Amino acid sequence: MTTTGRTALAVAFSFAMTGFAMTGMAAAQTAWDLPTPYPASNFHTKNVVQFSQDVEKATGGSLKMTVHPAGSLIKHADIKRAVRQGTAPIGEVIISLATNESPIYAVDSLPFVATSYEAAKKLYAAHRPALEKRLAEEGLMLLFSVPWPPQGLYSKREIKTVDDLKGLKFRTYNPIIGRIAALAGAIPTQIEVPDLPTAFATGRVDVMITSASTGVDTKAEDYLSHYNDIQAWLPRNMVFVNKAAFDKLTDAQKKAVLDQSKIAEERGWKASIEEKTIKTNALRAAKITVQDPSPELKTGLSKIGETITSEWVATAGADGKAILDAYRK
Ligand code: PCA
Repeated sequence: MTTTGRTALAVAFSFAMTGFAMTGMAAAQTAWDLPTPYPASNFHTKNVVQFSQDVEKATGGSLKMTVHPAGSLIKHADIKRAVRQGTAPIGEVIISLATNESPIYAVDSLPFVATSYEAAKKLYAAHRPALEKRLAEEGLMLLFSVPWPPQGLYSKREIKTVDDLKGLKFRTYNPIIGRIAALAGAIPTQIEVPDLPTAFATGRVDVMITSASTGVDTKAEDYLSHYNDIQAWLPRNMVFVNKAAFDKLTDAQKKAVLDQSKIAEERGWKASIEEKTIKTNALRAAKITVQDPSPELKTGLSKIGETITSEWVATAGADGKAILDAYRK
């Protein structure tokens, strides 16, 4: 090697070292925006924030996520597409919002199929493989999934039978609830949580099915008086990632994301169980009448649930039936 050659090599080496040092400080840091649909105060959002902080810590600050709550960065209806397209590498949605894309996304929201945490856990175990498969077809990967507390019926007066729902404007957050409303002779309107207070205040809706959590988050006592604890289903959110973005992470970063996802899922289920009692009591404290459904209401809603479940089985085919069979085993 000539002297010039050696010098050139030394220069190249020193460049490489500078590059390396810079990467170590800044360039190796991956920053992910994480859009979510629900308010910052909600237990799901808090869990996701904790997840992001834990991942940051576990990766020595090399993977940093910024959680954007309440649809502030991307609206709920657009989050899944944004993650698919990579506009946002990671996000959170309620799974059943995507029911029209595939019946696989509706499993956890079938009325009166799984109405307790224990049942919801079993249903999740039966659902997860098909859910992951479907997400993979879209270039997506499931990280973790946490249920909302059981879904109850909110109204402005006592609802004693399904007939009492006739003609009312029924707020929905997925197509399955739209079907419940239609079967009850009510008028479905899709509205996201951040828009609920205005929708009720301006008379765009009269009734809704949601959790005690969302009732408290949206100050239901300002526009509603009754909460019927029908425990219809426990819908799940999912935190999911663009697979190509995940694949770009280092092995250590991948491991941190997967480990913390597992922890976040366990923490989320626990928080949801606690949330159910805390927020139902908070509704009572806010002077909302919390009641159990009358036998007539129960029977009427169960019939609607059976219709919807058989309709679902018809569209979901063998894959759908296999999930319910595995769940009921
Ligand atoms: N709250 C969310 C989804 C389910 C729930 O309990 C909502 O009302 O949109």
